[in-house]
Amino acid sequence: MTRLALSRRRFLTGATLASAGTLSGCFDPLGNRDSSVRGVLETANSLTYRVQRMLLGSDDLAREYSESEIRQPQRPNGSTDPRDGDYRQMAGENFASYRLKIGGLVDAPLEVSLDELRAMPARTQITRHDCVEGWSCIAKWTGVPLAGLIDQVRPKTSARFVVFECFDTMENGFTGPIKYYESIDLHDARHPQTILAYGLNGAPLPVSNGAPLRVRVERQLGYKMAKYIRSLTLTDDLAAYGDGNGGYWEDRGYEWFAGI
Ligand SMILES: Nc1nc2c(c(=O)[nH]1)N[C@H]1C(S)=C(S)[C@@H](COP(=O)(O)O)O[C@H]1N2
Ligand SMILES: [Mo]
Repeated sequence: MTRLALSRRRFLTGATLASAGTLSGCFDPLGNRDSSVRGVLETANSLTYRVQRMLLGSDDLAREYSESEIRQPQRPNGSTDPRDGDYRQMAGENFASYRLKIGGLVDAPLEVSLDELRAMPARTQITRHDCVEGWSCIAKWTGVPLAGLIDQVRPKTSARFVVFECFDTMENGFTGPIKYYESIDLHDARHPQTILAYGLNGAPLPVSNGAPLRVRVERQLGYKMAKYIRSLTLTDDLAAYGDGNGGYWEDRGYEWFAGI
């Protein structure tokens, strides 16, 4: 799909929602509209975000499924075998040297190993993964609720987003190599189904699905669910990352808030 087609879709979405009424004044989770966030969210995208926030409710859960509804393996998509040297070395040692780094606008930055993460209270959920390309998979994910980790690092009041920086490099002919990255707001980061997953269908998360750690953001599309997570950074400004749209695919025209 071309950039033009995506932009047009985004425009149409915004236009449709705008015609549903004067929604913009009712609910504004972005708070101060004069902040740097403005540069990140285009009008239609921001409207979509705010309307979806309103329709979703704050803590509604994504549907969870039963074991018998898992009919196929989670289909690996996007990067499935990162070639990056630092990643390969770590993977060769079964991720023993891996440390998840959490920093940015926090009072207590943290570094944790995979063993330490596995020792924390875990959550397991069977959910459906929807890729923007049009396929879905139901799978069982096990990991650490992100909310607990966020509490642990004690965010400063100015923090609004969590940025996920990944190990894998995307080969992109147009802009050159670039690391995959993603971001969500603190609201989604604290949602009870948002987990940093290290397990898939009862086994350790395979490399093809994002080992050692990938995020599940169950009320949004697949591209939000960063695999191969290197670090989490709390920030008030997405403009500092990539081209400033909040994620690798967002920089290529997809919406930042990808509600299902
Ligand atoms: N680091 C990284 N995360 C990523 C991607 C990627 O290429 N690199 N692809 C995204 C897309 S488009 C989808 S649909 C899912 C695929 O996850 P899966 O391989 O476990 O099915 O990962 C998302 N997260
Ligand atoms: Mo995707």
